[in-house]
Amino acid sequence: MKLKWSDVTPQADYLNRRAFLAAGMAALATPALGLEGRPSAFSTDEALNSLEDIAHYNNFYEFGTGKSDPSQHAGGLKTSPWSVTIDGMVDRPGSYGVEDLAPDAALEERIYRLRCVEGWSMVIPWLGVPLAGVLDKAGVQPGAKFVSFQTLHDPEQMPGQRRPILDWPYREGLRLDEAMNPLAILATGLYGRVLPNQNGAPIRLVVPWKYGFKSIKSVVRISLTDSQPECSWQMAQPSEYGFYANVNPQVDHPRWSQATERRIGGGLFGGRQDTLMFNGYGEQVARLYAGMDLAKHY
Ligand SMILES: Nc1nc2c(c(=O)[nH]1)N[C@H]1C(S)=C(S)[C@@H](COP(=O)(O)O)O[C@H]1N2
Ligand SMILES: [Mo]
Repeated sequence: MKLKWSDVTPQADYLNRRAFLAAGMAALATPALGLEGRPSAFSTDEALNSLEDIAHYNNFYEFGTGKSDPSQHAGGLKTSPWSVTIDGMVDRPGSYGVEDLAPDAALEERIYRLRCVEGWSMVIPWLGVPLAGVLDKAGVQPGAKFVSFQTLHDPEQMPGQRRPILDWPYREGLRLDEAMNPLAILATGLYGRVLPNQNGAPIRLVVPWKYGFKSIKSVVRISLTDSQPECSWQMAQPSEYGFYANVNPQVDHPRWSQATERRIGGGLFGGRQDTLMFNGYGEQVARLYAGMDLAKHY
């Protein structure tokens, strides 16, 4: 049975209340979006992670490298007003407000697995819009082959950027056909609420068949190009993090196996489970890589 978030609302409400009651949860006091009954595509019958897990076990190096740093330090990020520059090989370059790119009325629910390259995973009920629709709005020109994304660069607000952990701003990229795949979304919410800052508010990419680091947070710029864009993790450690970063249990990280993963909050066997090719989304995306050597193009 495919569960929609709206089908499990009583439990989610409970989790929300519990989250509010717990100490230091002010950052979760995001407004509800009132989206009951929204269609939910590509869903899963796996148990959802709790809002508590999703909003307190994070990677967002702009706010520190510890898993609990983002929930402790991202609360003050000013997420409104926020605009995203769309430029490069598009017919209508410009600065687009988040409310224009992803109006609340257009949000779709997507319950996706998220598999971090470090070997843990979650199931997250996102709210967002297909990236393809956003790119269509800007009018992609025929010569464009790639899409690059940038996170806000503001060391005042993002203290992690005062240290040379990565070559800031955080940058990521996709091939254009990957970006146009219906699974790729720009998310502005989760669990029926506005995105918590630590999860990449106000707008972040979600590409569920790739390792989590491709799903760049707090995006301020989307550029269409004809050459493969620079990506922060690939630049930092090219032998460990490739451009494609498709989830692949057969291609190990040089320092650890990728065959299994630890489901955060998972009880049985400590949450250890097999990692799936393309994170279980092969039906939707395998054809994008037909004929490619996935060990070489990791
Ligand atoms: N700007 C930015 N985006 C980022 C990261 C980051 O450090 N900075 N971490 C990435 C990694 S490694 C993962 S696993 C996911 C985690 O998303 P979540 O905290 O919402 O679960 O965000 C990705 N997007
Ligand atoms: Mo990650």
